[in-house]
Amino acid sequence: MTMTTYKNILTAKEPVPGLNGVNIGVVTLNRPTVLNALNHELMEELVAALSEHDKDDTVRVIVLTGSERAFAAGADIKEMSDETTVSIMLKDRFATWDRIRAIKKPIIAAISGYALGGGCELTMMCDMIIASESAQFGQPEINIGVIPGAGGTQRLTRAVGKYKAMELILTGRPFSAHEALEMGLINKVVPTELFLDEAKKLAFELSQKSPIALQLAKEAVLKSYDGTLSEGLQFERKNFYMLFSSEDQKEGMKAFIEKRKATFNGK
Ligand code: DAK
Repeated sequence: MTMTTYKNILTAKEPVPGLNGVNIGVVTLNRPTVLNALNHELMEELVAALSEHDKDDTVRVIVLTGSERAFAAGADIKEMSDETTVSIMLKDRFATWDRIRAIKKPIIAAISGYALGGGCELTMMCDMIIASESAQFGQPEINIGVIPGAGGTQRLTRAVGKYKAMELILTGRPFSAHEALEMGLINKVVPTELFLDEAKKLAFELSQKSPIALQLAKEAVLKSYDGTLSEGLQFERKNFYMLFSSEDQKEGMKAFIEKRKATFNGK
């Protein structure tokens, strides 16, 4: 199967050592000048590339990564800063994110550098997380006058519990790979030069298992917390959209673009 080429991501297949004709899929976010900020075009491409690997019978496991400096510094603030509640709801562009949940094969995140906002949420949409010791996680949306909108309030809370999630989401402070490991948010921290190799090693190990058992195991584990996750996500999205009626959202995002500190007035 020939692989499609994309503008904002790289995609490849790598043979699994010792297993003839079996591969892992590797998808790399590649918008380096903006620290892999997740604009709509990139997300569409990401979903297409993940789906392509998902449908490819030679691929058993997918690794999702970015660069050493940044996995992703969040959704593209410049793309969304002028949205209003109505425009953002009508475009419904963020619905692209939901399609990642339909990927059946295990996705291993290999994270280094910034995994902030939507970058942290995309990480949490993956099934296992290997981080470099220089990885920096965080949900800093509060600092630009909004809240996490791609599952952060739900998935982070399920992973680390109410009190830690509350602290991290309400302060927006970044946290290290070691703190993430301690909280049970990620699987392993490795020296920076090894983060991608380590994730691939895990992908090779999983590739030895029955692909159908892998898929059904993934589905069952996700089911264990899906009961009210959908409701939670819907709820979160409405609140996220609602914030685009606030002056604080305009000010927060404008201040970021103008490289100054935001002044919020609660309106
Ligand atoms: N969006 C757009 N551009 C970004 C960006 C972002 N999130 N992050 C960085 N950049 C750009 C910068 O503007 C800069 O561009 P130029 O000025 O060179 O043109 C370039 O990347 C390099 O960034 P810096 O100059 O700022 O680099 P530093 O090393 O000084 O700082 C930083 C790195 C990561 C600490 C800083 O860039 C930063 O604070 N970035 C913003 C982090 C952030 O607030 N992220 C959260 C964004 S809100 C939803 C789905 C997703 C979301 C919401 C809803 N639905 C499904 C409904 C997600 C929302 C978010 O992620």
